[in-house]
Amino acid sequence: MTEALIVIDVQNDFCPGGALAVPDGDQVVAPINAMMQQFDTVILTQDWHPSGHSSFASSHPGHGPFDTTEMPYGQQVLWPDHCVQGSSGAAFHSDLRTDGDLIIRKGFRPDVDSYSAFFENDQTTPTGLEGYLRSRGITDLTMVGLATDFCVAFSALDARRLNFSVRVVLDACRAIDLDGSLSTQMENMRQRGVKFA
Ligand code: VGL
Ligand code: ZN
Repeated sequence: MTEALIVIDVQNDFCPGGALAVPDGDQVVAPINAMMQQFDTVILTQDWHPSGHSSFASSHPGHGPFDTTEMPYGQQVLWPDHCVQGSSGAAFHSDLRTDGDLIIRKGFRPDVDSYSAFFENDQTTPTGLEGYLRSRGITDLTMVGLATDFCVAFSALDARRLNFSVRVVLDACRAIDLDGSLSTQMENMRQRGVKFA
């Protein structure tokens, strides 16, 4: 099979009650569990930050959550502390099926954030996912999870840049929508040939 399902960041901190709750984030769990049965290859990603991570507003005196700051690699939104390695917030939602083939962690380098499943936010440091997919002969990706306008969109755009075929299933995604980020990223994805279902 040349297809894979990529399940992005369905973790407690992105669900209601979590540190960086995405509205209705938990509602992706049931459709994703159902979709998993239709794919031979399922890959999950896990946002996995050390405490004091540079994407946390708490690491930048004078800044609050959802401010933007300039990092050596470009603009970065500052987030509430979230998905700290080993915390319950970093764990997958307890109802999510996690019997996939690969779990890829990202965002573990202290000085650079990583929205995409393929590259960190410097756009050059790879996670290794591309090599994994290519060595398995996978060419077609279906993406679901959280959040549509950040980790899902960055993953989809990088995958297109790497020439994978990409479909995003919007019913199984939810967005943060910060200052119009959802419509901006939907348009970016559309322009670069991401398909929607
Ligand atoms: C995400 C913000 C910070 C995401 C992760 O999964 O979309 N967003 N870290
Ligand atoms: Zn994060």
